[in-house]
Formats: sequence, C-alpha cells, structure tokens
Amino acid sequence: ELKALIFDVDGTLAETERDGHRIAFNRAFAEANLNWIWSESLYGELLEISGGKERIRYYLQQYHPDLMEDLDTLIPQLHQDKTNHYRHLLSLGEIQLRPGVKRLIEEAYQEGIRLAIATTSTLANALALIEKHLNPQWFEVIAAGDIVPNKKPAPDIYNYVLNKMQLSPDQCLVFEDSFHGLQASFDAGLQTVITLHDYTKHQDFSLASVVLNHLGEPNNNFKIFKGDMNN
Ligand code: XBP
Ligand code: MG
Repeated sequence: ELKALIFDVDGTLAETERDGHRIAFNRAFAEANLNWIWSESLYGELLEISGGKERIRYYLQQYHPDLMEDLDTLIPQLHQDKTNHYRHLLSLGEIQLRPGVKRLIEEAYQEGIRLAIATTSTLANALALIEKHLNPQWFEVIAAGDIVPNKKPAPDIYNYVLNKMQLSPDQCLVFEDSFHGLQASFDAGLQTVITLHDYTKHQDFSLASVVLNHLGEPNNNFKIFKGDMNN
C-alpha cells in the first residue's frame, strides 16, 4: 500500500539549476574577483557531480589544477556566498514550480499520504523553494545536503528518509529528474517516477518505473511505462 511520496528538489520540484544555482555560483565567483564563468553547457557537464561544494572542487581540479589557494577555506566561503545569492533569487520569485507539482503535493497531503524531501542540495536552499511555493510543514522529513556522508548517486539520503519515517521501500514512491537521483532511489529499493528536462532528457532512465515529461496536464505524454505501480 502506498503510504508516502518522496521528492527530490532540484530539477524535480522546479528547474532550479540553469537559472538558479548556476547564476548564484557565477555571482559568488564574480564577487570574489574570480574570472570563472559557468556557461549553460559547462554547467551541464558539472552537474555530473552532486553537491555545490563538491562541484566547485571538481571544477577546480579539471580547469584550474594549478590553483595555489587553500581550497578547504575557499570552497566553503564561495559556497556560502552562492547559497545567499541563490536564496535571494528564489525570494524574488525567479524560479517557479514545475507543472503539476503543487497540485500533486497538495492533494496527497489532503489524502493523508505522508510526504518527504530527499535532496543533495543545502537545507537552506531546499527550504527557500519550499517556503516560497509550498509549505515546509506538509513534509514530515526534509533530508538535505550534508546530513548523510555520501550524496546521490549513493542511496544514503533515501535510506535516511525511510529510516526516519519507519517505512519500507515498497510503501513509498519517489519523484526524481536525474540519473544520479534514480540510481540513489533504486539502490535504496524504491520505485521512481522520472520527470524529464533539458539537462537530463538524454540520460538513461531504464531503472525508472515511469518516465514523464512533467506532472502537469494536458500534454503529459507517457514516454516509458513498465511494471505495475499498484504492486
Ligand atoms: C542537486 C545538487 C545540488 C545543487 C546545488 O541534486 O546536486 O548540488 O545543484 O545545491 P539533486 P548546493 O537534485 O539530485 O538533489 O549548492 O546547495 O549543493
Ligand atoms: Mg534532481
């Protein structure tokens, strides 16, 4: 029996990456007088690495391996500045929810289906989006960022949510947008609905239960459907 829905944030609740996180990273770099600019296409590449701090470190290893700065100080500072810029962008209402997200979450809540968040991004960032467009109190667990040692594609964040809610994987349904997210949920034994967007539409989603363009109507084309979600 379905007891809970578990949502990823970035890419799933809203398309936060290109016009949100990416812009915030670039603002933090510019303020620190660093001439690093993450273009849309470069950012697509960098999304291979989950977590903002991890992403900056990866970028430096790839593109500025000669950098002499103390990265253990620089990265957390840049990332804190980036978080502030991101929260500011969200507070302005620059980032909207994806189609159907609010309706699904509201209706599930009203039906007594339990709700949770499982995200790689920083808690402050996840909350900024949820406070702006939804209601943090609807979610029994908001699991984010560094709360577990290993970020997605590791299953840790999903195992954490299952443990907190005292539910088994077959009582839950996950909503994700990326290959990394799907790997994480799959390895935790969970069934997953994927909603596609530009950064992830070419990824391999063969482990998903359903792959959709989005959760809205009327043009909610089924791309792939396999397995019986009622099981
Ligand atoms: C989201 C992430 C995050 C965001 C940036 O992945 O990987 O790192 O890009 O947020 P998912 P932070 O949707 O799989 O959770 O800078 O706060 O990490
Ligand atoms: Mg995501």
